[in-house]
Amino acid sequence: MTRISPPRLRTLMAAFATAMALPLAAQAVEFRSADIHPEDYPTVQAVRQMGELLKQRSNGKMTVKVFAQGSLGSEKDAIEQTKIGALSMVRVNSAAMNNICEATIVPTMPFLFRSTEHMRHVLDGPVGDDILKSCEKNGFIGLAWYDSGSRSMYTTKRPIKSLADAKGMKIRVQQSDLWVSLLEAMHANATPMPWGEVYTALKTGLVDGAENNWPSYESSRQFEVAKYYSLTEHSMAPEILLFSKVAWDRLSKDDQAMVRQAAKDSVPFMRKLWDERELKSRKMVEASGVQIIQVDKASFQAAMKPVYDRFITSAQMKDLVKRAQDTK
Ligand code: BDP
Repeated sequence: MTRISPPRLRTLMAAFATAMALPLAAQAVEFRSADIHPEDYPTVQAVRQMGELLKQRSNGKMTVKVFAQGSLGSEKDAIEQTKIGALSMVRVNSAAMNNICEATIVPTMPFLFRSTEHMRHVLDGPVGDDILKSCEKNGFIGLAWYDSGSRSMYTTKRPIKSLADAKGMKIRVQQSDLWVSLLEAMHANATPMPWGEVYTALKTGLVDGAENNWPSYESSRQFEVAKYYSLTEHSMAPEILLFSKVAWDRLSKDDQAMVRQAAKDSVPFMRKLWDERELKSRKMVEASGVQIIQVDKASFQAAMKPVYDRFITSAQMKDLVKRAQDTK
């Protein structure tokens, strides 16, 4: 039997390892992405669309698998899994990132955006990009912003017709200090909880109300148990699509660029679905007998000063808010 010298053996083993690793690197990779919304919701559809683009452009090397309807847990859970790389991607509301990546507070701020156009201009421009980039130090690659319309308050027992009506009501909010403060500024009793628990909380009277946009109010069926929808339109907190930094660092530069581009290219598709869904959801809940209440928005806006005083304090946050406000 031929004896192989140890150095030669090492060389052979290294060559073997390289040969094994090569096909692995060229192998298809599937990015798992989480969303709490159901299959037909615009955010879920948009991430699917992004996956299609990526698959085509990478000749099947990169694909995306979306786990919808909160099947991988709440937004908080999914964010934690993305942070450690157990999930590659996650689509959440900007509010869910507020306590993790501070700059995401800016687009979540009450009455920051003047209209849908204004919100889109800010998020498509340098302010939106700077906020996305700022989350990298926290372990997330910000890929894109998606629309989420305006959020308004809805209640079970009595309508909110003016700011005074909100006083003392127990209102469910997203798990973010900013949201707690926002509802406290209305003198309401803020109750943070994951989205998946809100329907039951409303139904059992654990909370008196919640707040959200038309599509979420409709798709969650919460309109069946909270029939007063007051048009406060107090925040346009957008949706954010994030990639795990851990998973990102394993990709080549070219693949990273392809992922980024596919995410950006899914935005117009999402907005089209969003605009359609907003109208459809509003019509549907109106037809079901929901009472829509007009409110004096200016009085709600005026009550938000303490929220700005508390959260927009550093030079960086002030600069982002100012640049957002100055955007046409
Ligand atoms: C919806 C967002 C979703 C949030 C939910 C909430 O799309 O990401 O989880 O609001 O209020 O509008 O928790």
